[in-house]
Amino acid sequence: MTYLFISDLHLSPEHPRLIRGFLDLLQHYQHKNTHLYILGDWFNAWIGDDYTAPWLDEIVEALKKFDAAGNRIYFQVGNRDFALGQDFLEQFHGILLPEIYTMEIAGRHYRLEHGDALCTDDIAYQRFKKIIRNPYLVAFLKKTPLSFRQKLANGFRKKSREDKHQKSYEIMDVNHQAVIKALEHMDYLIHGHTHRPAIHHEQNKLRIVLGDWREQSSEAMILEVDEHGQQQFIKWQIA
Ligand code: LP5
Ligand code: MN
Repeated sequence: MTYLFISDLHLSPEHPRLIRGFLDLLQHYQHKNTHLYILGDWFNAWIGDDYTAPWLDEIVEALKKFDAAGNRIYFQVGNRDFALGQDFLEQFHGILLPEIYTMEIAGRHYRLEHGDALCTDDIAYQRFKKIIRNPYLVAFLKKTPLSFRQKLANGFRKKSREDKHQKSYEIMDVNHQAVIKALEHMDYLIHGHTHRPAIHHEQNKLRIVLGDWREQSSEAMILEVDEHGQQQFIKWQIA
């Protein structure tokens, strides 16, 4: 049995190489009785489960195969794909996990989350998040035409890129207090979002930050844990 943790793939039709990298990953782990945990920002901008496209069909087909081979797929939302829900996941028996999820492997306690909630110093983002995640607003937006949602997502992405240039490195990192709190009663915290892959020792615990997948890089950091709790922080090669 293999527990596999990945995040921040940012899949989109603009980057077929990343899609290929993900399909390769599914193939590689297909016969390892894998429990795949995707910790958010799987997609670059998810505008709703009613969105369909050939590039996405290919991914869904591969996920169906992965599922049929006896593996499992778990998903937590990220800040770019918070609108992804059980309807999409249902196609391959995927499971939507809560934004904070705790689990046990070999008697050790793991906490999984995307990581954006730990960035409490990024006030502008946290304010934006509060608005955009309002369930009434999300329900309303889901009823608007896909073309409108696409424009909105493009606008948010553009504004986000611009704003990030104005923010310091520290502001966009996790807040130490938030990390300490998240690690309470836990042995391990696994998250992504910051695009700063690393293993941090916090007191006698570990914070494992998964890497992002990007066009300019040929590898992404992912975490493999076996049923005995043996961890391997792996450079996944994106061909
Ligand atoms: O994602 P990343 O790494 O670039 O930056 C994040 C934070 N940004 C975001 C925004 C997302 O990138 C875009 C979300 C697209 C989702 C699609 C929604 C579709 C709607 C349909 C639903 C049914 O999360 C960024 C953080 C950074 O992480 C580091 O933590 O700093 O935060 C921001 O950039 C937020 C800004 O500071 C404030 C944004 C105000 C937006 C105002 C909108 C104006 C534009 C409207 C155009 C139509
Ligand atoms: Mn993110």
